[in-house]
Amino acid sequence: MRRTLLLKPLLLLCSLLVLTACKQGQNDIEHYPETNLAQENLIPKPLQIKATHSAFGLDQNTGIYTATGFSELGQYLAEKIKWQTNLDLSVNGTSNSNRNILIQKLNDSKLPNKEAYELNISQDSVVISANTAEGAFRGVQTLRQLIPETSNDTLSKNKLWLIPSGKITDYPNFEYRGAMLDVARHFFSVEDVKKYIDLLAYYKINALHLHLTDDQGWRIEIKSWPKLTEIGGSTEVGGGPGGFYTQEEYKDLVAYAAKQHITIIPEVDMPGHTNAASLAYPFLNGNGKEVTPYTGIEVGFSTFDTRKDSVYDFIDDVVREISEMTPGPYFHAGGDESLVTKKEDFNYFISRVDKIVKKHNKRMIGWDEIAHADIDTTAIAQFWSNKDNAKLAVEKGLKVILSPGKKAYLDMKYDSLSKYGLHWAGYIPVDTAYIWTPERYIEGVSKENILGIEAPLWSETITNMEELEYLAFPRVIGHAELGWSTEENRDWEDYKQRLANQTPYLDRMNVKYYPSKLIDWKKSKDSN
Ligand code: TNX
Repeated sequence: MRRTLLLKPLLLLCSLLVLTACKQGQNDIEHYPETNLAQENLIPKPLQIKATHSAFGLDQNTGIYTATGFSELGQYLAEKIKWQTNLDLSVNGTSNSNRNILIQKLNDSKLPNKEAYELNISQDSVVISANTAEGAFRGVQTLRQLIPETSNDTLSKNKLWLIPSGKITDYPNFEYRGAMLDVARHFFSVEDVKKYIDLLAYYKINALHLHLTDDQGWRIEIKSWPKLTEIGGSTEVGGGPGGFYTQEEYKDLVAYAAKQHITIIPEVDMPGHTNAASLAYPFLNGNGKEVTPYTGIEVGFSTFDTRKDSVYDFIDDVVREISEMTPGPYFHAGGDESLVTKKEDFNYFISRVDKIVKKHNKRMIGWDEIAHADIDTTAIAQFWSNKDNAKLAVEKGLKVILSPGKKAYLDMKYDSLSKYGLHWAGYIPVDTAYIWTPERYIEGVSKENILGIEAPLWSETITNMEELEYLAFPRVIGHAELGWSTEENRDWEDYKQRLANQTPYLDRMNVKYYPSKLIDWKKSKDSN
């Protein structure tokens, strides 16, 4: 096993423990119950787990200590522990305990990537070690998942939450682990998106792709083109009021996600799926028809005029304004289902947009159709339905994100009885969503070609958070594991047990998940 604890942090830890031990004398708990860290209900499954069969007793006196630069993360952990256990733990204070939590910073070149972390749990301490705040954040999620729902009230005079002891060494299988939310077909508020972000972060998802524009609505304020939201923001599927994010709200969302190490990927879908934009500014329209508001769910009837320079000036403004507010490296330019754009016009358009995106210092992501255009190899193709497009992208040296409609689409119904969802790609019960191998899903597309996977949630049939949760949960949890855990560590029978035990968390978060009969859901305290 890799040795990543360097001498300096080790000394820091030792002095901390000696200090606290002096205060309180020996650990006051004599007999810990036997535990097995390797049997815990962790999702995603960590890379390596070594159980030592004892426990760490978290109680009201436990202190949280962090390396310089990690104190915000320490506060975050304290808030989450408070939420889960009602304990008020001090952060970088003077703890009154000989059992403490330490989040330490390593500078270890042997850690394979920036999300890697180690978690060492003993009777005296819980130590999260990482090179980066991002790695430490992922480790904090693992720790959160190990804190039991109920306390032990017999081993000590204080209530104790017993965390199984041992060592976890962990890092992700794929760099990109995404979810997508369509806020264009139906609008979702900042508060809704924040809740989704909280849930995704718990399962180590690190990218949230926002589908911000479509035929039915334009959802992001662009200061240089105000009618996009004044007119384009006022419609949605079914004739509801629509809505949009002001630039301040969008920045707030980006910052909220960044705190949980989630990158926001903004999508402006073009040249098709652009009815709302063309309704606001009819010069953009290239389908030769009069533009009227659209609130249905058909696709493929709209297109920008790809041969007008003014259209590219417009796109330049949009990409610039959004890129300026988006710290992440990607800009998603759509490119799907441009059914009324001539092939050569489509390819010409995508290649010009790729250059605009690059000029604003972003890498372009596009749906798999973009593989046909002449684009830079820094662009990324997002596979959704056409395997040949994905293969073509790889042949051209592009990386791909896998979002197979038949597996990863969260908007597909579970079965014929599902209350919401579509089924053009088939029904996707919870096992079907989990049982596939991204590394071998498309012949000719192997691990090194795959940036990661993403689970899109299109919103034609959902209008509020409860409906969103019905489609996303539990399937998105399985996708989180497919993105993080290695192929050897993924197993449906094992996963379904761990999933069944997510109920305490999901109930506490008030998530209205779909109670699939395939899962033997554990009854949690909070459920009724
Ligand atoms: C296809 S997937 C679309 C979307 C729809 C979705 C519904 C993709 C790139 N385009 O426009 O919302 O199906 O499942």
